[in-house]
Parts: sequence; C-alpha cells; structure tokens
Amino acid sequence: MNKENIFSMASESVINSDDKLALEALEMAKSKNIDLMELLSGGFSAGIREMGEKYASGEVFVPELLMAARIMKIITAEIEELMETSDMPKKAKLVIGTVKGDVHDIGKGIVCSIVKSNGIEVYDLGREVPPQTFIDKAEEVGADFIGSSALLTTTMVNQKEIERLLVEQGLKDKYKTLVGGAPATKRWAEKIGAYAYCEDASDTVETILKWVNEREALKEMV
Ligand code: B12
Repeated sequence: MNKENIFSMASESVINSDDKLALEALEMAKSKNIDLMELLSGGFSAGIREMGEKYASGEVFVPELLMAARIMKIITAEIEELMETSDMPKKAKLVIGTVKGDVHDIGKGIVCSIVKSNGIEVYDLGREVPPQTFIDKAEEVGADFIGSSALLTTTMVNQKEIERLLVEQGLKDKYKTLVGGAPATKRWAEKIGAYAYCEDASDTVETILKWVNEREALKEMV
C-alpha cells in the first residue's frame, strides 16, 4: 500500500467513524515510516474537512460530525504519545485554547501536538475559554505566545476581546498573539492587532520558531 492509499484510508476512517480502520491506517503509516504529522494534517484532517462539506450541504448532521470528531481525538492522542518529547529543551511557551462559546477543539489539538513535538511548551486551556483566562494563564506561566482558536463567525469576536484586554491591562507588548481557526484570516489578525494569523499547525510552528531564532540572534548581539 502506498502513501496515497494510506492517506485515503485515514480520511475514510474519519468519514465512516471507523476507529479500527483509523488505527490500521496509523499502524500502516508507522511501518512505512510516513511522517505522522503529515498523516494527521493531510490524511485524517482531510476526512473531517469532507465531513464539514457534507454537513454544509445537508448530507450529514451533528451526530455524524460528533462521531467523526471522536476518531480525530483518538488519533491525535495516539500520535501525540508517539511523538513524546519530554526531555527536549523547551524553546518557548504557548498558552492556547478555544474561545468562549466555541467547542471546536480538533484543530487546536493538532496544533498542540505538532507544536509540542517541536520543543515548545504548551499550556492547553481546553475549550470555551473566557478571554481573560488566556491572559491570566499567560501571566501565571510567563508565556511568550497566546494562541486562540475560533471556528464560528459568532465566536471569533473573542479573539478581538483578548487583544482589547491586553491593551487595557498594559500587556500588549508582553505577549505575541496567534489567531487560528477556519474563519480567521491574515486580514482579521491585522484588523484586531494580533501578532500573526496561522493557517495550520505547521504554519504555527514556523511562526513560533522564527521568533525564537530572532530572539536568539538578538541575545548574541548583546
Ligand atoms: C467537527 C465539527 C464540529 C464538531 C466539533 C467537535 C470538536 N470536538 O471539535 C461538533 C459536532 C461538536 C460541532 C458543533 C457545531 N458546529 Co461545527 N464543525 C465541525 C467541522 C466539520 C470540522 C472542524 C474541524 O475539526 N476541522 C479540522 C481541523 C483540523 O481544522 P481547523 O479547526 O480549521 O484547524 C486547523 C487551522 O484552522 C489551524 N488552527 C486551528 N486552531 C488554531 C489555533 C491557533 C492558535 C493557531 C495558531 C492555529 C489554529 O490549525 C489547525 C490544524 O491545521 C467544521 C467544518 C469546517 N470546515 O471547519 C464545522 C463548522 C465549524 N461547524 C459549524 C457549526 C454551525 C456548528 C454548530 C453551530 C452546529 C449546531 N447547529 O449545533 C455547532 C457549534 C457548537 C459550538 N458552540 O461550538 C459551522 C460554522 C459556520 C460558521 N461560519 O460559523 C462549520 C464551518 C460547518 C459548516 N460548513 O457549516 N462542529
């Protein structure tokens, strides 16, 4: 079985909510030394995205989405465990969560796994997180980044609220804010004054590591 077939198998397992097939695809990918992060974002995520299209066209409903989401959760956890990097020196700290009113946390979960596997310390606040909680946690742990995920056009305003609170509390320059989720865009990030919009998990890693490298270069200069 080639890489393409394994990716289709992964996608199909999410569409059919088939946990056995999902784990089989994972085993197969492992035996072929396929990059598991790629399998997660290219294979399994393709399945959940297709479910989104089916939902939008009225072909499937919330219960089917929930079953597909369960497969994503199982697989993300499995892959994260395989990528365990607890002894890696930590390069930066990220506080992350899904904003208040929003329960979509699959994408955030993927971001957490991939970011962690690149040596970034992650504090995951879960979902339906009030704006002030992001800031309180960042203050508590001395974070570098605050990342918020929003999947609904009605909840993305909470990303703006985080920016407003940071300004109000004189903390705007202390943290780099990252916004993500399907309705977020580069334009939205600019409009609300966020540090960056990240399209996906690898974009998030790139953005954080670029900042880490710039900080290192600055340290060397002084
Ligand atoms: C699965 C799903 C659900 C599941 C969520 C389960 C879970 N635990 O997450 C359930 C069934 C619970 C659900 C519920 C609802 N959903 Co829903 N759901 C989806 C669906 C199909 C997939 C979302 C997903 O997981 N995508 C896959 C991941 C991998 O992609 P992602 O989230 O975009 O994440 C990537 C990037 O965005 C980025 N990223 C994400 N977060 C972050 C954060 C940071 C900091 C950074 C840097 C990057 C980043 O990196 C990720 C990985 O690459 C989408 C369709 C879609 N196209 O998004 C609809 C969708 C988001 N849902 C929708 C709706 C309407 C709802 C409901 C209101 C339905 C209802 N009538 O009840 C409820 C809302 C509940 C609530 N209050 O939140 C609409 C939203 C419409 C809108 N414009 O607002 C969508 C778009 C479906 C549609 N086409 O209509 N949903």
